[in-house]
Amino acid sequence: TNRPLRRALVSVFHKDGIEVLAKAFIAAGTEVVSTGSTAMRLAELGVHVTEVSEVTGFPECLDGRVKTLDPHIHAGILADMTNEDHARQLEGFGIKPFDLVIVNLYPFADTVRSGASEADVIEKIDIGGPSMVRGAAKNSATVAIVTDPDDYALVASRIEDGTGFSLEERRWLAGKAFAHTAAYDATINEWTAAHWPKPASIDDAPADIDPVEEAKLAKFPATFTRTWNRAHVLRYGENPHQDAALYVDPLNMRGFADAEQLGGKPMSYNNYVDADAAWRAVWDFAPQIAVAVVKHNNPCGLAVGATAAEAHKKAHACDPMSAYGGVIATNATVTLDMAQSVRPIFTEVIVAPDYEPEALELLQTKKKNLRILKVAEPPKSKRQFRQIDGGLLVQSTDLIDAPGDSPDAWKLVAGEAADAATLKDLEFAWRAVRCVKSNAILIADNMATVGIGMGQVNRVDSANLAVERANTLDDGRNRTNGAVAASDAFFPFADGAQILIDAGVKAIVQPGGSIRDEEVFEAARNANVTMYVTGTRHFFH
Ligand code: 93A
Repeated sequence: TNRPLRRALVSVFHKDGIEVLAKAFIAAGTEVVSTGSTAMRLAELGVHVTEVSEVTGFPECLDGRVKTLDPHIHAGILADMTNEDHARQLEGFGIKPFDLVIVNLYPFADTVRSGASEADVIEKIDIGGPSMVRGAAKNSATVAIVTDPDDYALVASRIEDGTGFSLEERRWLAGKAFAHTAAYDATINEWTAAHWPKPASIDDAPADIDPVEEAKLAKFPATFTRTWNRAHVLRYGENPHQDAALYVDPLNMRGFADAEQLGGKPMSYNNYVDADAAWRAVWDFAPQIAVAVVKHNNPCGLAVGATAAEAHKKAHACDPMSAYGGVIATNATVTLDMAQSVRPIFTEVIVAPDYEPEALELLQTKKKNLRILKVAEPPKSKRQFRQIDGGLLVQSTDLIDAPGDSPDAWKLVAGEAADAATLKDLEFAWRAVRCVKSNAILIADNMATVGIGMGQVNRVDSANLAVERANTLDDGRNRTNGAVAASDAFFPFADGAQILIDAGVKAIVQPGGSIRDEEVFEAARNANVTMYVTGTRHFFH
């Protein structure tokens, strides 16, 4: 089934690596047909090339939009030479078949990322390239299609030794080619979905879908076509016996997944999970300077400070025991002061938008194992995915931007209105509890967490945990007295709130909405504790 590669069509945007092909073409005397600048490059390398326009008898036109879209090219790609009738037809038209097609497409995603104008982005939607790729992949019976520059060396050797590819090999190449064009179109669709929404003038909603539901559905594509580019394989997954890899969003390459690593060991799967959680947490407080210390996807300390160093000290003080082996994130430049504050603490990862040169040097030289990440842009993922068996759940990202997230919208349901400082602490606690796994109860004081109760299956246990964590420091301080508390969802009974009240908190913020709200409010009133309801909930599972 091997078919020698005697006639090749080459049209590549990225010319990198084609030297090895040129060498093989020359050595084997391959007949090469090629488009404009690819032909020029190959000719420079000494290959005898025929221009596509010579084959088609038609010039490249419309600024290159029509180069290869011609039957003289496409019949040569699509003729199944194992089919006598195809072979006869081709001969009748005076068209020669291709054995090999090598294409790489216009860089659509790179163009989007570069911030190019809409017109430039549209111009980088390759039409002729995918047509050739799909045609050659369909016709794997007789044509070998190459889209991956990593395969150039392989192709070159098969040209030079005259063996070509077997049917099995051509089919494997065809599969790679279809994956390539599918991902390419999916990326274009991702861009159009974001930039060209359905206009109001089009009403194609089925009669049984109400307009509110329709508006929600419009946010998610009916067919899920997201593509992700594999960045690198990780050493292992959550555990050493699990395989894992990192994929990046081709349209959002300056995000966390694309972090620049300035020091330390390679990032692990769990490092990525924890550092991403910490990174997202600190940006909930911007433009204030915030630091988060995260372990196992949960914060063990979060604080806002006048400086990064102060915020770190406050965040670390929340739970120094748990901070051991944690991940630290900040939304501010890491200063030398902060680096010195981090230095004595065993830390897996630090992530920040930037580092003062002296801070970076200190971390790089004194903490050799610390993974130091610099991320260009704040989190901007608008959608979150979770795989379930046989399916994928998609939701818009939970941001701190609901009306109920602003204290202006809170309703006072017990005690006296909080003074300005207490209200600031309550708002801090409300933002902080967003990034704690449910059921979440968070106690805060002076813009820092002092006790976090996370991930329990009832709210009473979370409240107990938060209080216990707050009050188990070596120095025996009672940190709940006079502090404030936040609950990520309503208290179904008064018992959870009562634990916080008994521990001495002076104010509580919670969503409200339980059928026993009045009992909960009453417990706060009886103790003269201030309670606000937000009307917004921030579950995090
Ligand atoms: O604008 S196109 O969609 N129209 C075409 O007919 C066509 N044929 C090849 N783009 C087309 N190509 C693309 O041009 C290839 O996919 C490749 O990326 C690029 C190579 O052009 P050149 O050799 O001039 O650099």
